[in-house]
Amino acid sequence: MKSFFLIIALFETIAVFLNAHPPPPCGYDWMYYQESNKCIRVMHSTKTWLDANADCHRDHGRLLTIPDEKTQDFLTENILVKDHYWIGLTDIMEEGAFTWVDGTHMNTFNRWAQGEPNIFVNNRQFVDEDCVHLDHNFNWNDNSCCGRHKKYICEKRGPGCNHDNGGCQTKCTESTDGDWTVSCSHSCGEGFALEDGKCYDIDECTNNNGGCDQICVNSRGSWDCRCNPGYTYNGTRCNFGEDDEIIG
Ligand SMILES: [Ca+2]
Ligand SMILES: [Ca+2]
Ligand SMILES: [Ca+2]
Repeated sequence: MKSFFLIIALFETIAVFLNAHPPPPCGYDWMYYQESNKCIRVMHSTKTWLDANADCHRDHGRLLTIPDEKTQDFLTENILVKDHYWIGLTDIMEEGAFTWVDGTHMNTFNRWAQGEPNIFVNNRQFVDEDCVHLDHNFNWNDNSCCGRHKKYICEKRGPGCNHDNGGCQTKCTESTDGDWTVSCSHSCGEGFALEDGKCYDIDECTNNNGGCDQICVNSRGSWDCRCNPGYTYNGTRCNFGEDDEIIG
């Protein structure tokens, strides 16, 4: 009997621990960059660029895209082991036209290392460099897609509105196209008022008793009309007879 209570106590301890330490939003080994709703994972095995991208696809992801400075800053702050890492940028389709693996073209933001991108010359032979990696300073360098094996960084879609309401104080909406970001509504929906970026329940009962004949009961996002004992609500007012009823 004593051991039975010990086992119960052990399970309770585990439950308390799991409540206090919920799993990370993207699961273990992944970082969450909530700004773009993407999960990011540094992979420490070395592969060619093509094999690395294929490996990210197995996790329903792709090689990392860095569309802006904020994403670049997130990497420099959070990737502790400086190394060469493949990222999802390539001009393999058209020389000089660098494209991210999500199909977008490299925009004005870039972080090329000095003298990059370039064409490497070895013994008067031009060596094609079409795939991009981060260097030890997190700057970008194009290199041989298949001739080099490097570590790499994968990204996949994050939990969106399912984690912390997507960081929204108002209603959170996930985009349905290829974009992974979430958007926060500029209004709060019926029954709520927006104040200082937060949604507050409107207490309808403070205005004309919520239009109720007898009793008004406020609730989150709504309110109820009720009748005193012995009265019945007929849709507009309380009539004497029968029991208390509730409408929403
Ligand atoms: Ca090239
Ligand atoms: Ca280069
Ligand atoms: Ca209300």
